Amino acid sequence: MRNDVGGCIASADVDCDGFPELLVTGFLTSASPSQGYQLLLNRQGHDFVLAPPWQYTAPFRFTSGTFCDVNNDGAPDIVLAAGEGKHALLLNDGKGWFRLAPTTPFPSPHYVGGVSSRLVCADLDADGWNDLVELSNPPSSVGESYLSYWHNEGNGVFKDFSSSHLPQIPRDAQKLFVADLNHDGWPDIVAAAIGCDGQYEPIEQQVFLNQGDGVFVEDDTLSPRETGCSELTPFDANNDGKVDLVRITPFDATGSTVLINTSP
Ligand SMILES: [Ca+2]
Ligand SMILES: [Ca+2]
Ligand SMILES: [Ca+2]
Ligand SMILES: [Ca+2]
Repeated sequence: MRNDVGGCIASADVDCDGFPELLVTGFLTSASPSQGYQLLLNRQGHDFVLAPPWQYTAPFRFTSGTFCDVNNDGAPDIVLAAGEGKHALLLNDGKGWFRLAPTTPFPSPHYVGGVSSRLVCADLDADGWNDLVELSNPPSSVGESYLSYWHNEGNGVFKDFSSSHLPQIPRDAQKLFVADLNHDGWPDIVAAAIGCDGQYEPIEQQVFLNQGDGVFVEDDTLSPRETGCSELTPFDANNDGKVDLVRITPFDATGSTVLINTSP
């Protein structure tokens, strides 16, 4: 299958048939004929087909997105972010058909005209409603990235908790994931760089531990702060139920490194 976008993949079973669909977003070029996101329908485990545009159409071209059941009806919705700081919500009718929400339930973006690099959906405060974390960069792509924490107020409308619940320690990051790093039952946030900067200087990662109730503090004790010239991805390497990290370092003799989670 031809793919016109790439960079991020999210999965969710949008039509409740037991087989997960895929949402692919990111790295859109001006030559890309698509709108920057593609919904790939799972045909009962046999193969994937591109969903027809009218099944999930939104008004802009988008650079990042994720599945997220924002209204708690059990059907994964789609949240999309455009390169100009615009956001859109596509509501799932429960059968995998999406319609554009008439109003955008999200706060104003931190960077007006900025670029959304990553969107992650997770219930950060365990209130039963999915929240959103977004990593965005300024319009010029030069400058510090910003982490937004949008709290679902319990009605599918989101409020900006960034300044009160998530410390902003500006660094240059493009990658974001949410995982329970210290195995305390609360999802934590990791922001990191992808690849190298221009001088091949070591690039730092940021770990924000959830203190409970969705309040975060930065922590640098769980894993080495310097990730090198690398890509960082979470997975459970030794199958002990705790999230480890793999560090892929393509231009370095150390190659790939697995950082085992040794938290109690
Ligand atoms: Ca499905
Ligand atoms: Ca929903
Ligand atoms: Ca929540
Ligand atoms: Ca945790």
